[in-house]
Amino acid sequence: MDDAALAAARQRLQGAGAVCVFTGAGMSAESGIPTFRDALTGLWSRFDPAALASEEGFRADPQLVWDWYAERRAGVRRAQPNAGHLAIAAFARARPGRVTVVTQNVDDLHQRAGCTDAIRLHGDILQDRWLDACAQRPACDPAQADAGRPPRCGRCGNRVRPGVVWFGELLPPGAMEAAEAAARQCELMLVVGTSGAVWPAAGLVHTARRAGAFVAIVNPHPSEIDDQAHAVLRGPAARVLPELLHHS
Ligand code: BJW
Repeated sequence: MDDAALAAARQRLQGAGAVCVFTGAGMSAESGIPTFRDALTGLWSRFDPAALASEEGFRADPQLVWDWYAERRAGVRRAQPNAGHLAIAAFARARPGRVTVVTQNVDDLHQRAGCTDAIRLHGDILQDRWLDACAQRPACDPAQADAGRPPRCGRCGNRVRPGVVWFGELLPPGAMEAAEAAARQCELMLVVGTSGAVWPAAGLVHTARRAGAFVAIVNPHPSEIDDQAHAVLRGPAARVLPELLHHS
């Protein structure tokens, strides 16, 4: 890792008021949850995103998609927060009201590490929701759906789907607005483990930079947003974040 970049990021963190931590799949890689776009280990090196992470794909083969998510859910439940998640949570605890965590991750590792109010841009893989809007009043509860792969509503046949954001879908109401406010208002944005390939999430880094924030990136490999960074810390999150945050 570049010592000058580490020193610069530490110094900025020490003086920063509001900090926004923006994370992607690399944040959870060392907890054993695969990323999407890493060349050898990413999910998209083995699976077709159009078939598995889109509404069209789910409607075409609901059982295939449900089973794929069931395996991934089991992996998330087995995983534990790593030293990077814990370092962010300790850093935020020491600065009440000054640190906003915005994540693209659908796992719950930030929450389990203690960042219970992390903003989740791409949903929650452990949640169920209906595929189609429920027309019943009161609305049926997906947790009560009949067994099946995927489970179905006993009243109308509606199918349950995972509570994630697929390609072409809108982000959860309010999430992007809250994340944009944090990006606009922060003095420092710490970007961890994202390729910066997916929008509108990647736009947050540009927003923070344009608004005058110091941008520091933690990633062992180049990303599409490196040109936005004042400091790039080349290394894995679980190693770099404790080094960076425990001394800031
Ligand atoms: C480490 C590490 C370690 C490794 N430590 N680092 C503007 C321009 C172009 C396209 C679009 C645009 N606006 C919208 C789009 C379309 C689309 C999009 O962005 N497409 C691009 C891919 C081209 N966006 C959307 O569809 C979004 N919706 C939307 O825009 O709605 C409005 C709209 C609707 C209709 C019409 C038009 C507009 C929704 C995006 C939803 C993304 N969903 C997914 C799947 C979630 C469900 C699931 O888990 O199955 O979210 S895709 C996947 O990518 C997942 C992630 O959250 C997201 C981002 O990936 P991330 O986190 O960056 O991971 P990777 O794998 O890409 O990168 C990992 C990084 O970690 C790497 O850099 C490694 O080096 C690093 N790393 N180990 C630290 N140990």
